[in-house]
Amino acid sequence: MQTFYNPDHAGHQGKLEMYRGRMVPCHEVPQRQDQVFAALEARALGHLQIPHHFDDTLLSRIHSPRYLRFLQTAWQQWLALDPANAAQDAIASVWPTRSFRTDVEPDNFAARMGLYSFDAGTPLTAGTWQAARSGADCALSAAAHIAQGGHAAFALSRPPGHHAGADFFGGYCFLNNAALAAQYLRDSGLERVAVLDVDYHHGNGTQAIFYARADVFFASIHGDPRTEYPFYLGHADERGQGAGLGLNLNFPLPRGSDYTRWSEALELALSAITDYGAQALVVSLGVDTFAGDPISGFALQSQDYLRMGERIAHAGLPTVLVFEGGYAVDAVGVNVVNVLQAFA
Ligand code: SP5
Ligand code: ZN
Repeated sequence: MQTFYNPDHAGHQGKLEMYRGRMVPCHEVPQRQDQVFAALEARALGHLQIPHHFDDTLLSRIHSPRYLRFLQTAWQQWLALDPANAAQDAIASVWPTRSFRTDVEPDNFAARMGLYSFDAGTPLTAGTWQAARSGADCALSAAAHIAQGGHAAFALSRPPGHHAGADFFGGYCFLNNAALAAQYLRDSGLERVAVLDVDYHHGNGTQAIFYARADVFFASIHGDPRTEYPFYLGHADERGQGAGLGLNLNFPLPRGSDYTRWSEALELALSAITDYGAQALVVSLGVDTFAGDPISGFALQSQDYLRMGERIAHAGLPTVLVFEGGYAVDAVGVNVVNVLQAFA
């Protein structure tokens, strides 16, 4: 498996995230990528490479100019408020909900943090931009490998991406790596691309980006948003709009779902992707569906990831796999590499 790993990921190291009124240690830690890297090396599975550098214009294919401008210099803006801010991460605490305006960019930094985010669980740190930027390069490198005729490529990167929208961060995500990969495949001449999101959490950012588009199909299997993060999107009746009507498919499942239940949704998702006539597939590969995941509620076992990889390979499509969530640090390497090994 051609794998592009993020050499800058460890620069993004959040300290604390908000949980039930307290600040608790971040779940999205650098060891996650390191564990997957080590497991790939241990199984001698594929070629580990640093990514190629892609132009900023490719980021603008998905993200808004003002959001990218903000993110690039956000840490400097945070320090400009007070040099002592270097000792803590920047975290959003105020948001423009219904009835507020979002067209005027406030001068106040905290207000801009809120304008461009949706939760208090996603700290922005000194190395966040560089890590996210190189992560986007990983996803684009993997997509370029497919565009050049490769059959499969893996973007091994953090921070993850599927919660990030065109102009917002949240859910530990800043740049939407899967969306950037799908768009790259479109721009390289493929007419129909599908994104399959198997992370425990609904890929709200990816869904929103492609919701009204006919050229990118989106399917997601995830914890029911009535009880599970990100709560406000991911219901089964979200089927797309306008030209994209019928091309968005959500499979919300109850907490406790095991692979038997989960794989029924996978069958339906993959057959819809086949019916759509997708020419390439992007997989948002989160393994927080694992029974031992500390923040999630499904019951998949490590062996199940072999079956998952096999079934996705059976679709027979050129595939970009993008690392998303998975917070059981001791198992994340085995689980991800099980998918990749069975796929290959
Ligand atoms: C990419 C991805 O998987 N993002 C997930 C973001 C989830 N953020 C909210 C986490 C809520 C943490 N709950 C802690 C429960 C501790 N028992
Ligand atoms: Zn997740």
